[in-house]
Amino acid sequence: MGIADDRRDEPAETFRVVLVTADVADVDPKTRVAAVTIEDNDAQPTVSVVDDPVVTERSGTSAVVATLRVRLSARSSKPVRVDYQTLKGTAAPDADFVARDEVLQFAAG
Ligand SMILES: [Ca+2]
Ligand SMILES: [Ca+2]
Repeated sequence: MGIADDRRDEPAETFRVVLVTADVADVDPKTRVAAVTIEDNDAQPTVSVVDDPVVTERSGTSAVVATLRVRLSARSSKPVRVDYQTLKGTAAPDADFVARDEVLQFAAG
């Protein structure tokens, strides 16, 4: 039975093999099925930020939003969860920007 090397990070997978019929022998009904487990050999993908955005303050009621792009290096068969948070620089949380401590998710596949 050939096993494909699919190059995708994933949980272990299983399939079964069943003895269906035999010539000049009987298939033992109690032990006719085997379970095969395929263990994954692929590394986890990496996540990274793509850019350093520049935003300009603006007066008025419309909010200015800084948008970051986050890249996943390869698809995964598992959902990828990324915890992220803002860290102060010369800009102070609340006074200069809205502090965040949140989760970003990439769906499986
Ligand atoms: Ca696989
Ligand atoms: Ca794999």
